Amino acid sequence: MCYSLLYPVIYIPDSILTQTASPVTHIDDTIIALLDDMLATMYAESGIGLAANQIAVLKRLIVVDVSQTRDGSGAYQMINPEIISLSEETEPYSEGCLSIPGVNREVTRPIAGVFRYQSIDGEIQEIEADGLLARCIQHEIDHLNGILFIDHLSRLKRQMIWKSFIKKEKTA
Ligand code: K2U
Ligand code: ZN
Repeated sequence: MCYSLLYPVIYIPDSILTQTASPVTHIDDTIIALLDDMLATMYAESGIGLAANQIAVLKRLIVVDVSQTRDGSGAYQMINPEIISLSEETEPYSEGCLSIPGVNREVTRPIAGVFRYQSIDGEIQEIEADGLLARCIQHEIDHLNGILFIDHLSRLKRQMIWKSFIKKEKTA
């Protein structure tokens, strides 16, 4: 087992977090190693999801693990993930983001969905998910499209949060 690299997680207002990631056209060892590094970084940051934008890589890669094990057995490594369908029914949930530390706000999202992605062996997978798994996958696919959970808040709330991080960056 080769060891994984831990990447620094990018914080707002870094513009890479508002850019759209590019599709992965060829699954090679670099991509596979990157997905392992993303999983290791996610666990190290006590996250349940991580998108490649958050480690400054503009590729359509996400990792998710909402299980209790945290040893990788419950982990998803998704290449070019897509939303196939989402439930009409929605529910609010207090979301956080590893790229927006210290901010938790209620975000309303569909409670379930069907998601399609390519696994590391190149197979097209399609899963139906609900609960925290559906929530997390939607949050991570948003990241690949340059969308942050604060973009689902009111403009006023978003601007207040954005300004606080710009101020922090100035004083840092
Ligand atoms: O993408 C990220 O920044 C990791 C997010 C993923 C996430 C946010 C909200 C709701 C579900 C997933 C989190 O910061 S991971 C931290 C966390 C841990 C347990 C439950 C919710 C969030
Ligand atoms: Zn996030």
